[in-house]
Amino acid sequence: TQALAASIPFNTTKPQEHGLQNALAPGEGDTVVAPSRLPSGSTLTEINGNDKAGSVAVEGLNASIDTLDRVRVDSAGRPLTTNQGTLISDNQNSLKDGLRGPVLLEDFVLREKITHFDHERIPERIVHARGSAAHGFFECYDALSDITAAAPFQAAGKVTPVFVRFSTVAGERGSKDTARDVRGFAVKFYTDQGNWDLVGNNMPVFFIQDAMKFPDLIHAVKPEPHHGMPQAASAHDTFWDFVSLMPESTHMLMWQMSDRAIPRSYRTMQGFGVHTFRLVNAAGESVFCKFHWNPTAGTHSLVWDEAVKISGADPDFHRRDLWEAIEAGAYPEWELCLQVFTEDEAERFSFDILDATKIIPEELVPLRPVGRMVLNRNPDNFFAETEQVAFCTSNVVPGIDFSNDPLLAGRIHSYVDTQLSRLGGPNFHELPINAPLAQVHNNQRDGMHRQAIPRGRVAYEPNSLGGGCPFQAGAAHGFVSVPARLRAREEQAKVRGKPEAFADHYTQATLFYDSQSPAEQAHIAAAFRFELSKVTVPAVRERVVASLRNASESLARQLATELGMPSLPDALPKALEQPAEPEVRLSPALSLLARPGDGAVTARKVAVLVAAGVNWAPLAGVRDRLTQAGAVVRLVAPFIGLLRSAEGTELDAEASLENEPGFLFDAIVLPDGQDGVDALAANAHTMDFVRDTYRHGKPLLVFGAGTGLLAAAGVPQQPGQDPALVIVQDDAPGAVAAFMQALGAPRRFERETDPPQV
Ligand code: HDD
Repeated sequence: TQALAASIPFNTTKPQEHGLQNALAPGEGDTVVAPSRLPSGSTLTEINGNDKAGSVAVEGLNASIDTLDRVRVDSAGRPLTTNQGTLISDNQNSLKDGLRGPVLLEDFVLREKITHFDHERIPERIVHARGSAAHGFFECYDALSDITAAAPFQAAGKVTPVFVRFSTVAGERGSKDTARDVRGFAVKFYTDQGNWDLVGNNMPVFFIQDAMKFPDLIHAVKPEPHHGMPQAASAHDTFWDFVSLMPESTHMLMWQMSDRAIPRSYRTMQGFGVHTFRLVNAAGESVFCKFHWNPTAGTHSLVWDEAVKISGADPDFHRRDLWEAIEAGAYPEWELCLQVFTEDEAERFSFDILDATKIIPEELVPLRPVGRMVLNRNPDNFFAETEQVAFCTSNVVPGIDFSNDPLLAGRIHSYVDTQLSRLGGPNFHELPINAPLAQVHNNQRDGMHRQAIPRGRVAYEPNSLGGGCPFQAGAAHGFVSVPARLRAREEQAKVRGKPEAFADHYTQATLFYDSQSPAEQAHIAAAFRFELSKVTVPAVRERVVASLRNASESLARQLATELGMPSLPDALPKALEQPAEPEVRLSPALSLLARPGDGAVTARKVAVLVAAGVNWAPLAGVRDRLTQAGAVVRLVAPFIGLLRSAEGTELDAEASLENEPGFLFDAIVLPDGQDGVDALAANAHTMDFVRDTYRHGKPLLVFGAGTGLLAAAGVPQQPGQDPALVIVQDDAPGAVAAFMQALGAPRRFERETDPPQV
C-alpha cells in the first residue's frame, strides 16, 4: 500500500513542493528550498504555450501565474482518497453494523464527505455577486517610464498576466446576466512589483460622490427587505425613491438607462477606472490619470425586449458568450487608453476631478492608447478562481497612487474589509488566485487558514536576531505616497462637506443625453418609462421627472406624458444655480455608435433555419463563408436531429426553434425550398424567430421562397431601404457579403417604432 500511495499522490504537485520529483518527503536531514514565486522568465511559453496564442509580445519579460500551476489537481487515472490521502475502497455505501443494521459513528469516510459538503458555500459578494472571469495578459505598447514607474508600463512589449472578472451589481449570485444594471470590470495585474487591482465599471461615472452613501444606495437597489423582491432590477420603489432624493445621481442614471446597461456581451463593453488616479514616475513627479478600456470588437448592446427574453431562455448569456469565445480561440481584446493631465490643468476644468459623478470629455483630454489586454484562458475551476478572487482597490504598486476622491477613499477600506468575512480571515491573499507573483516577506503572522510557513524566530521589525530581515526597501524601491499638496489654511479644518463644483448635478447629465444618437435617446426615454412605471408611489415618479427637467426638458416632458402625469411637475430646485460654463457641450464619443469596432463577425452567432425539403446548396455556401470568417453557425429546425434537404442531403439540426429562440442569435438565414418553408411556416415559433430578429435590428438573409416567412411574420420588405435585410432571388453575387457586412455593423435601429409595429 505504501508503494502505491507513493506513486499516486493526492496532490500531484506535492513532490515538487518538497523540491523532489519522486519522493513524498525530504530525505533525512535535508533542507529543501520551497519553489520560488519569482518571475520564471519564461512568460510567453507559459501564458501562450498553446496554439491559441494571441500575443506577439517579446518573450521573457514577465512570469506566468505559476502560483496557480502549483496547486492544480488533475484526477485523471487516480483513485479516490479522503482529504488525508487515504485510499477509499467504497464511496457508495456507509459503514453499517450488518447489512440492515445502523450506520456506525466511526465511518470517517462518510462523515468527512458530508461535513465538507455542509460547508461548501461561502457568503456571496455584498454587491457584484454574479460574475464571470478569465485569464489573459496585458501588453504594453511603449515604455511610459517618463510618467509612471508602474511595472506593466516599463518596456515596449512587456507582458503582465491578468485575471479579469466581469459582473452585474444588484443581482444575487444565481441571478441573470442580462439585467439592466451597471457591469463590473475588475482587472488584477500580477505585476513583478506586486498586484495592482484596477476595479472599474463599464460606465465612467457613479451614483454618489461620497462612500458614506454607498450602503444606502445598495440597500435601495437590492430587493426590498420586507418581501425580497425584485431580483436583479432597479425598477422598484426604493431605488427610485433614493435616487430622486439624490440629484448627484442624475448623470449616472442617464448612463444606467442607456443601452450601456444591457451590453451584448462582456467582449463588447468599455471599462473605466472611474476615479481620477495618479501616475508617479521614478523621480516622484506625478500627473493625474483616468483609465479607459476600449473593446476591439466595438461597443454593442442588446435592446430591452431582447434582454428580457434572453434572461428567461439563457440566464447565463454573458457567461456563456465569454466562455465559448475563449474556448473557440476568438480572444476578447481591449485597448487600454489613458487620459493624462496635470494638477494645474485639473484646476482650470469647469468640474472637479475628485467628483466621481463627472467625466473628463475626450474632446477636452484625448485618449492615449498605451497597451492591449487579451483574455485567452478560461479558469479551470469557477469557485477556486472566479469566486475566490478578491479585488481590492488598495492593491496598488509603485507608480500608481490615489487621488483625494472621497468615494475612492471609502473603497480603499471596504474591499479588504469585505473579503475578511467573505473569505473567512486575513489570509485570503494566500489563495492561489490572489497570491502575487512578487515575493511576499513581512511579519504578518498566523490567522485562519495560514498557508505560508515562515521560518525562524523573528516576527518583528526592527530586529537583530534575523539579521534585520525583512528590511525596509527605502524610497528608491518601495511604495512612496505622493506628498499631499498644501491646501489653503481655511480648508484645513476638519469638515463634513464638499467643494462647490460637486453641487453641479446636471451639466454633464445634459451633455450625455444630448450627445446620444436619436435611437439611443429613444432607448433612454423608454428605459426611464419602463422603470418608473414599475414604481407604485406617484410622488416618487414625479420627483424623478422634476429632477430630470434640470437635465433635459424634452426628456422630462416626454416622460410626464407617457407616465400619465396630469401636468409637468415643477423642476427640482438646483443646489447650484450658476454652474461653471462647461468646456464641451456635445461629446460624440459618448455614443455607443462612436465605437463600432473592427467590423469583424468573429464569434457572432447565426441561425440557419432548416426543415425537411429546404434547398441546402445555397445555405451550405453561406455557412462555409461565415465559418471561415469566424462566425458561429447553427442549424435550427422544428426539432433537433436528422432531416433531408430537397437535394437529399442529410442535415443534422443542432438546435430547435423551441430550445434556442431567435433572440439568442445575432442574425438569421431563411431558406429557399417550398416544402421546407411550408414546414417552418406551420410552426408559430418560426414567426417569433423572424419577428424578434427583425424587431431587434439584426440582419436577415432570405433566399427565394423564404420571403414567404417574412410576409407571414408581418415583416415589411422594402428592397434597398434596409441594408440588413438581404433578399436573394437567385444566387445574386454580393448578397452574402452584404449580409456579413451588416453582421459586423451596429444594429438597424431605423426599424424601431415605439410602440413596436412588428
Ligand atoms: Fe465596489 C465590489 C466596482 C464603489 C464596495 N465593486 C466591486 C466589484 C466591482 C466594483 C467591479 C466586483 C469585484 C469582483 O469582481 O470581485 N465599486 C466599483 C466601482 C465603484 C464602486 C467602479 C465606484 C467608482 N464599491 C464602491 C463603493 C464601495 C464599494 C463606494 C464602498 C464604500 N465593492 C464594494 C465591496 C465589494 C465591491 C463591498 C463587494 C465584493 C467585493 O467588494 O469584493 O467591497
